[in-house]
Amino acid sequence: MTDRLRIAHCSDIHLGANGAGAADPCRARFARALDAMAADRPDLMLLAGDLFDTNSVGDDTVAFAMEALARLPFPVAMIPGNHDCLADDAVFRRHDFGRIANLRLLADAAGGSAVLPELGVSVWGKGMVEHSRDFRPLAGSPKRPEGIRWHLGMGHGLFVPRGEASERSSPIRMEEIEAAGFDYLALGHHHAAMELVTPSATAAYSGSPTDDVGRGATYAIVDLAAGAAPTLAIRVVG
Ligand SMILES: [Mn+2]
Repeated sequence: MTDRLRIAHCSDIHLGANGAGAADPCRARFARALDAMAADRPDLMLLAGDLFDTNSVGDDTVAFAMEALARLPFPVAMIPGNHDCLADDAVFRRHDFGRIANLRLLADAAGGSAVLPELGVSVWGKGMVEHSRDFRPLAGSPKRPEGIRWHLGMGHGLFVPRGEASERSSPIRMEEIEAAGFDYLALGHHHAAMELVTPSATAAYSGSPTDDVGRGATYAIVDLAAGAAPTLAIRVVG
């Protein structure tokens, strides 16, 4: 079953942004988004950073997130963002997300890949340690690994259009997106959805499903198929 692949992509959930416990509206909105994504029956989900609003979120918020992700009937690959980056007190250092059977956290500062052989998938991503001008989310991304059908990537940072200069933190340049050669690149950081499709790249910011900026609370569904152009849809959570 590797001639087609359906990806659900979301980012920027920011759990804990609006208080703790069940009163945090991000919890209910994330749960609704996960239900909507599951109804689309993806083969896997990519979560492109900022699951948490801060590294100081409480244990109950972490437990909520872990349980919500562990319950999904498909694999999940995830990177940290700038709000939950790999600082010394990082939420991803304090809690062992590796014990969630269907989750792969890509937290290596030099970049690393999760291989899902049953899907023919490799997903590459990098663990942000510090949101700075020196952090380049796509630098060092690998060529398509041997024997891999679907070469996927993730990045968390600021989009820089073709030909523009930027002094901002964690820049992701259009030229880098096109050079990386991913079948799909799942991006996070901008809370408004943004498709970045050219003859040589299919990438997107999914937008945040817990924020109403732009087109509203959104996620992305991507369909890849052998011999066909990828299709990318931004879905609004009702
Ligand atoms: Mn961010």
